[in-house]
Amino acid sequence: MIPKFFDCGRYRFPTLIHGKNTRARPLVMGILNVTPDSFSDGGQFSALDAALSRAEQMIEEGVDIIDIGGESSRPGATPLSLEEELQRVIPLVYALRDCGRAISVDTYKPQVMREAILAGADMINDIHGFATQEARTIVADSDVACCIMHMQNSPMDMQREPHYENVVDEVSLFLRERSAQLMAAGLDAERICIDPGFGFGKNYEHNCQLMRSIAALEQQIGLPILIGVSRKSMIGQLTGKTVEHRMAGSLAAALYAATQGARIVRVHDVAETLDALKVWQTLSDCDTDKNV
Ligand code: 7PJ
Repeated sequence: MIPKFFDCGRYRFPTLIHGKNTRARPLVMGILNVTPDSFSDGGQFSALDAALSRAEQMIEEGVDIIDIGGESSRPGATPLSLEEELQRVIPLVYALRDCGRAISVDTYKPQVMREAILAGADMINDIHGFATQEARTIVADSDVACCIMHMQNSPMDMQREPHYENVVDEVSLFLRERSAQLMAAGLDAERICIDPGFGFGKNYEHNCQLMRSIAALEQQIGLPILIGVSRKSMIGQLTGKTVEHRMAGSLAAALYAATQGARIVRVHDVAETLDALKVWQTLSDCDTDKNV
């Protein structure tokens, strides 16, 4: 059994059943990239402006958590300097802290975590899964939620030749160990979610096996699972589509993850994902009378 609530800074989200016969839909985490290459002229100001208007749009669409990321973690990407990441991310956290939605920061750098928490973040999403004691202490000394993600190797070389004896067992063991370390540092289980890390040192087969094991992973570990497959290469491999044409495939993956018990889906297309989840949730509800 997973905890009944997911405590995310100033927010407390129920993880299980809302009403008597109503299935809880996964929370929708909207991706907000503030990397100059994702915006036209690469300038610091326009990047902030563009990110803010994208955030406003996601809020109107009903996003639950906004995930701010300054560093590209695409396969082969080179790391960003600490200064540059702070400059991109922290002003955005300040600007959005009172927007009424939970603010997550996608970073593995302890210094960025510390500044983001001071600026008002509710959650830290770490693709390195809180690898250092320093990172674990920083989050433990605050009230933020943590997403522990699994990755084999680093973004520079993770897709070279991912190898596992048993991908589900290895990912499960890693997530169990890291969550135990976070709890030993002082976090309650209510503040932790786990993520198999699709595409992070995994080939197509590994990704599919992990997708099919969401329910098993949740049962083994007893923590809510976050799934991030939006527009990723796995969707490209399944559909043959380039990245800008992967929305429909990504929606199908989000719905499949929901049926398997995912509690949070990390997506680019917030409005469309929420529509799809609403239809799925209503139709899979056992008390149909209540849902006309
Ligand atoms: C993920 C992430 C993911 C979590 C990225 C992309 C690459 N954080 N940050 N899970 N992916 N927790 O969005 O394509 O899958 S960056």
